[in-house]
Amino acid sequence: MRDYKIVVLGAGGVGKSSVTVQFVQGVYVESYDPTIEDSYRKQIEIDGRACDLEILDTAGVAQFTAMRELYIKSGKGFLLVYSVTDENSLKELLALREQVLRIKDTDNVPMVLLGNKCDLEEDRVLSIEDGVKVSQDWGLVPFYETSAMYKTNVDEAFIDVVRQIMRKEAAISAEKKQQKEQQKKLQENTKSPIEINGDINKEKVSEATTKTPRAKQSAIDPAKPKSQSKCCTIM
Ligand SMILES: Nc1nc2c(ncn2[C@@H]2O[C@H](COP(=O)(O)OP(=O)(O)O)[C@@H](O)[C@H]2O)c(=O)[nH]1
Ligand SMILES: [Mg+2]
Repeated sequence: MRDYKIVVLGAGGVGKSSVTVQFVQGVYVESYDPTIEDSYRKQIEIDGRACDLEILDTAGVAQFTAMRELYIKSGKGFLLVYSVTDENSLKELLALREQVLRIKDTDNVPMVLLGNKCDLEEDRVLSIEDGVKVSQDWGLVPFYETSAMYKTNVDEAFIDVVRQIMRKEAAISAEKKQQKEQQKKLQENTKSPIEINGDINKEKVSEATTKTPRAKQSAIDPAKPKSQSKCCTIM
């Protein structure tokens, strides 16, 4: 079974623990110790694949710690949570995302943006459009308004980030496979004509040497991306 490490990030009180516990255990916790940082496991099937999710519900994001750097490094996907009742919580996410991208050293990090507590219409200070705007600024990061209380869009958000991880891993392994095939071809092309019955044939050696650049060229022929189509089949 494949392992997926997911990290839930966001300011204190936005509902990280409530969203996580609702997803993992299917219950709504009215009050949860804000200092508790815990990891949960859940096994689910997504697109016919058994997945073992390890979800880290973080706490105390106000200060940067070496610990946080470690779990961001090992995390494969991220849920970035703000509360629609707290304007500052969305601002805090901008810095958090920067931190994730810096530690990961890439812009291509599986993540979703969550505007939680969408059931609290009367206390709402951030609109759906505010969330959409941030998602656009982040290069169309998938955005969900959620309610941990009513389990609105909670499963959807987690499944979305797992699918992103799957797609990324499929693309990476397709690329590796292609590289391996190219290397194999290259080795075959340079080896075979040289040795005949254990003797080195001088004529063949020079032929093989002159052939090498052509062999290289055909091995990286972009017209034959054999395994590339694989990365699209997982959607
Ligand atoms: N109405 C409502 N309250 C929520 C929701 N999610 C969390 N809360 C409440 O917000 C408070 C903080 O939630 P918590 O999960 O502890 O936040 P965390 O500090 O980000 O882990 C708790 O009292 C929760 O019951 C939600 O979707 N709707
Ligand atoms: Mg918490």
